[in-house]
Amino acid sequence: MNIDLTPDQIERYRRDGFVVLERVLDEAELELWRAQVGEAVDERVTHQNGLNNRFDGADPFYAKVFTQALRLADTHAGVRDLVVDERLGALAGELVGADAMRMWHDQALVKEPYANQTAWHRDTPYWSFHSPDAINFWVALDDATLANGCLWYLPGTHRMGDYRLVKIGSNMGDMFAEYPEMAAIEAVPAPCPAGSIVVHNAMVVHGAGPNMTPRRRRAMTTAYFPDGCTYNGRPDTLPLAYSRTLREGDPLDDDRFLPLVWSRDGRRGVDAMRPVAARVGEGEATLTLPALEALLRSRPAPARALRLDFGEAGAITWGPEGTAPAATLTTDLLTLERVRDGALDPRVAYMAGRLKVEGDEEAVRELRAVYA
Ligand SMILES: O=C(O)CCC(=O)C(=O)O
Repeated sequence: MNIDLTPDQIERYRRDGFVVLERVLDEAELELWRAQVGEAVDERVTHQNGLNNRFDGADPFYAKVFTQALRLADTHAGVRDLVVDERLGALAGELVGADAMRMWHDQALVKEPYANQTAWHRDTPYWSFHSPDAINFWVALDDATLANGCLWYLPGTHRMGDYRLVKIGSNMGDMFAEYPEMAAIEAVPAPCPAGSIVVHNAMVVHGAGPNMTPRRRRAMTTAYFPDGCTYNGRPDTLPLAYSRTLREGDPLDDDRFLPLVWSRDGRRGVDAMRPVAARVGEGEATLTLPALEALLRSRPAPARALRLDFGEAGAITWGPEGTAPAATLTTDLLTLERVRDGALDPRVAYMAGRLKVEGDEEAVRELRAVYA
């Protein structure tokens, strides 16, 4: 990994709000990133689970902006190891000028052939904290070109405006309705070869062109934020197991969900984030609740809400999108008997007497029909 920053790169990042770091990954590293991310995306997009946009029937335009697969590190150990790499955390800290950086989340963004453009937006307003120093790493897994939808920036806009959310909609110019003063800024493209990292301040206004080629444009992104930020009341993509426990103003410092990736004094918190190992076969498995939640979400959800109760270990609610949480979790750690085909098999847990299912009769019957 070639990540020696020059003073000029740091200065451009701070002035423009973005910088392109070319060919950070060598050929072998690039192949590893492609393989791990590819596998994790395939696992994530099989069902509606709230962590991908393949089933967003209500917003057909957004579904064609890119294939979006979120929080891969929660459930894929290979991806977790890549995105919590201390060297990336140190790079983020150096650019931002912070003493410690946590990971916010990761997401793969694949512009499929002839995908729509990504409209102007900024990232931080979507997220669960306010900070002028959150940073996003966009790792190009393919060459990103003007033709296939490389990133574009409005330089300097990270220092303008506030945390009002302008969503990625179908109109490129929605941002200018909110911020007319940005409309005269000349946009700058950021094409780069595969293996490069385009780094941006998560407040800078950015977008991407459509993919005007019959090939995919794959990117893997990870966002980091300075340690010390507090919850702003917006759950966004935080696992329910965590967001449910938070009140506005609480510190966002739980390593199980937002691992400390780098600190100047050598502290790290990445071991607390323990994704389920993919393809472990039969045997013992220890799962964190977010990993369990993601696994359950990746299975067809029952039509009605069920509460899965693991006794002292805690409980989660599983059901259709928007299901209201039924309980507060008491702990994050579960030890379950078996993992089958790389995924938790709730039937095994049920038979082992560890899983108590609560719901109305019809909902319980439905669960049994799926898993008994
Ligand atoms: O890849 C894209 O099309 C957009 C990426 C983006 O907006 C981001 O990484 O913040």
